[in-house]
Amino acid sequence: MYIEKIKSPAELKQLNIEALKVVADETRQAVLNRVSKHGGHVGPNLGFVEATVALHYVFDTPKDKLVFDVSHQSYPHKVLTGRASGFLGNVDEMNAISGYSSPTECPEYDNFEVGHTSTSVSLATGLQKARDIKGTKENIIAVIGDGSLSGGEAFEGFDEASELGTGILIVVNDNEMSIAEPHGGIYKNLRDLRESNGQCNHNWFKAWGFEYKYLEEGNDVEKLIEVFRSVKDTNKPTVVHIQTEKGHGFTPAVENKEAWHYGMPFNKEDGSRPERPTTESYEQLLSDWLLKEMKQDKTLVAVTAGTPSAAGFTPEKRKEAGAQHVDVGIAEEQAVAMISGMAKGGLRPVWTVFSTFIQRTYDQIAQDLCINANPAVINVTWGGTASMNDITHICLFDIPMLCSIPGLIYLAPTTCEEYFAMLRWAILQDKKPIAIRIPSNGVHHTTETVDREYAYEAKYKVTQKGEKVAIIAAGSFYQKGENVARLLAEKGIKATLINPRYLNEVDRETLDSLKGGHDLVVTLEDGSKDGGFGERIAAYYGTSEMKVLVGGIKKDLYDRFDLQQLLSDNRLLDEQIVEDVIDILS
Ligand SMILES: Cc1ncc(C[n+]2csc(CCOP(=O)(O)OP(=O)(O)O)c2C)c(N)n1
Repeated sequence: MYIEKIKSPAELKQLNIEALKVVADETRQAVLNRVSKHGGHVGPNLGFVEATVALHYVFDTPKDKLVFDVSHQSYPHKVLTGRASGFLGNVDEMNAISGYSSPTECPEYDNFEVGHTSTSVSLATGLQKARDIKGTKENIIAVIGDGSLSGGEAFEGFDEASELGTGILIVVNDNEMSIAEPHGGIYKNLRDLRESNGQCNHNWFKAWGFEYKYLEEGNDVEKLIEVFRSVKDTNKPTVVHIQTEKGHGFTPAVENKEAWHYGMPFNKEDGSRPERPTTESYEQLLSDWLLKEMKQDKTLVAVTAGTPSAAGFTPEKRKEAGAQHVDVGIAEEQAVAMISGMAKGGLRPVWTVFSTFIQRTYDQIAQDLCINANPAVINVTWGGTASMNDITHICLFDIPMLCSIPGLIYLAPTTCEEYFAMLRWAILQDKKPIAIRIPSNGVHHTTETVDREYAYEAKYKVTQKGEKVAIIAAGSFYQKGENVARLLAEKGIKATLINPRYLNEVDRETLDSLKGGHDLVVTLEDGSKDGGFGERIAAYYGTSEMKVLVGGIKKDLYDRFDLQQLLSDNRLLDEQIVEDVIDILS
């Protein structure tokens, strides 16, 4: 095997074309070995094997700088830059290698930690400027997928690269797919370019001032080497547009590209996955609910931004929703501004977004939506600790972010029934933008009646009256609050338990009422506690006698954390909270 011996890409340069093809095959098998045992991005990596071999053969990394977009296609690069053990080795060796580009893991060959889309060209323009000012001569190469071109930052990066006017190579990896089908006007031009072998007159990249080359055979090592050689050391902004096949070399991934974008372990002989018990999911419940409601209300529109699965919108459900589903592409900023406009225009838009990806929309939420007070609804999903855990995909910051924006109500339901009641109310009201944090600790049901109407001012719900200690347990951590209350009861302390429902502001009346009969308030939130929900309550009690124990996750750069360890380090295991309460009370 070549790849077991290759310690650096420079060694590729000793090989002839036939040997390079073997390297590509071995790399593909190594990627398959990892994703089938460990899970991870399947299609994006399988389609980019040949391009990676060719890039490393032609260019001279680490002197030349390679910048990946999302970096979910960087597995072949890892195999060829001394990390093959993460693909061929045991589980521990696989765990040691992240699924994204990571300078912490490999400072020599990985230039940036990347996980959100559409950033590679912008990051590369920074390296380009640094090179130009220092007067050095290295190639700067940005890789970007066709799907990621729809993000605004990608446009800004292209704009800057053209303005700089010096050498930069942008490899557009066009596999005709985002996670799902891509959306946006640019895809018409990409299609025309593909169909005309790069020759059509209206060429988006050329119009922007780029030199342009097209390669239809983007999975052919030899042809890729030829085209990359022809642009090596260019002193102009240059695009090489390659057509690749997502999932190349693994039939199940080629046949169902959306399902094989990312996945859990599988049998690589036939692509089958171990049967998993079918449990209820908010994705399925939400999409079913929206589809049913849409039939009664033609103004209801479900919006997604490149991740239709966030709302459970499978290809079949997208088809069923028709014009009442809009996917704006990987363009979260566009989604926010557009739902504001839709609400203004008399529609009832509901945008569903993963917690980590809402981060790039602070200004659109503050300006386009909230200052305008348009009654659009945002569903934030997977917010919390039991969610994605790569450093670039942490879902802990939506509460501090959204709760710092004036004019936005951020609700935290604790059960399925409460969630849909809040969602219905948010959709039907016409005064304010409302965000709702879908619980991320599984689907819990309640037999208690839930409120149908919600006030615009925070109104907490006291669910159990007790004394000495009050637990205010928000959203996904409400069940943790129940557990802590039960454990305290076993120790003879009957705690007050509160479902705050509102994350964005304190309910002064309820907080004041606790001053009689309680010495301690415990707040629990499933997210970063710095700037979060509990700190606001602690600040409210500031000058009073009330003690406040704020329970949440300390702000930090977490990477691939273990959930139990994270909770334990932050003293958020049920027993630890009980211990701390007893300690403070005694
Ligand atoms: C800001 C942001 N939104 C959404 C995502 C989720 N996401 C990861 S990869 C991807 C599709 C990227 O498509 P493309 O660039 O064409 O690469 P491909 O997977 O097809 O190789 C999306 C939507 C993300 N990583 N970042």
